[in-house]
Amino acid sequence: YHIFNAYSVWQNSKTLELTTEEKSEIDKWYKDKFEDIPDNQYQGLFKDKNLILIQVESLENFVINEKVEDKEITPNLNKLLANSIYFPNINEQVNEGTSSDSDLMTNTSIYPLRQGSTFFNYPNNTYNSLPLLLEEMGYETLAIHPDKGAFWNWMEGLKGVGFKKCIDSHDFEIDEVIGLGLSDASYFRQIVPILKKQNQPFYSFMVTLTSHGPFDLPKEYKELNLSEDLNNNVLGGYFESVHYTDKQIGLFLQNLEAEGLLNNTVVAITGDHTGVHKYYNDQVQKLESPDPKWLNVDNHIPFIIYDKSFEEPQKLEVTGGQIDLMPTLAYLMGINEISYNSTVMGRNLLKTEKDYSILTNKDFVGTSVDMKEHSIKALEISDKIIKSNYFEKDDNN
Ligand code: GP9
Ligand code: MN
Repeated sequence: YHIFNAYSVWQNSKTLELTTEEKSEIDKWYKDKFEDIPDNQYQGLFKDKNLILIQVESLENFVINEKVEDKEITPNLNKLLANSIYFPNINEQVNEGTSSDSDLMTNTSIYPLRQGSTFFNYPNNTYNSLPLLLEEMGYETLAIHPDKGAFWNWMEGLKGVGFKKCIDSHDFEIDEVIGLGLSDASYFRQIVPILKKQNQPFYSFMVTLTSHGPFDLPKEYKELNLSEDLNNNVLGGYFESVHYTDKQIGLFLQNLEAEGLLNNTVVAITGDHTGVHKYYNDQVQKLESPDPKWLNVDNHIPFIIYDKSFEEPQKLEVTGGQIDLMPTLAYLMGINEISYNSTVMGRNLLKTEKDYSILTNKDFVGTSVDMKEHSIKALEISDKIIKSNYFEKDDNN
């Protein structure tokens, strides 16, 4: 795929010149999205705090608060919910760039290209991104991946998105490998001193790896004692992998606490895309005695925003997508809405009367059917934004 992509990059990545009509079309699209709603208690709720955003590989929402053989699959994430704002109805919206599309969308609120990987084709684009907006407020910004920066060209892509610093596998001691690379256990352990060295306030975006398919965790790390039916099915492997990563997140938070970092740090957790249902659904459906919930393909990843001192846990059922994460976080972090209202393609899920999301295959989900046409149009608009490097020119925004 990467070789094919290299060819299409060479062919495609010329900057598109937009016509006057196309520019006003984009303008109109943003105007039609705008909702004039008064501010609420969430505005600036986490202002001046550090932000760590953990993008967990293949984390689906259905494992949250779910048990298998009477054991919680994600006990640590479940515990966090007591001090979190939790969105269970966030739809995956990645396209051909899978993980890297999530890196892009989560930090810029722009949909990825309809064809090819955005980071390979347009790594040097300018975006009005979460790291840049936070940097303007004095934040130090850092993106961390456990894999090589050339993978999906994410290193160049995330620099383009606006992270001041990006670190990859070269900055880690590869002392334990599981599946595709450095184990989450080692990765999280090594990140703590890196974060300690950051000037505060900081925003660190970090991506995990171990829960990547084929969900084949070494035996010694399997803790769930699954039935034979599950153990022989990829879903069992998925539960074990997610349980393992959940455990590492728990330890990571303990370490942050021990370093005194948790008092002034918000930890947001999400998935980069769905996992076992995205790539192995045919096998999941073959389970002999499944819990019916496990067969449901809902396309949902969790979005959890945890702050130790937040004591009014919220579970907000609004339908949204990955495109909405950035404006939602920006609102909580107290970034002035005027500085991003006309660039983000998603909505602030804490200040919206709409309930919808558009999937990558153009399926519309949610109850705000009045937004159907507008949200389908978004995919075409974002292609124009990316291909023209729309936010580079001052006269456009
Ligand atoms: C790359 C890793 C895998 O960072 O998360 O990417 P994927 O194969 O899921 O696109
Ligand atoms: Mn991925």
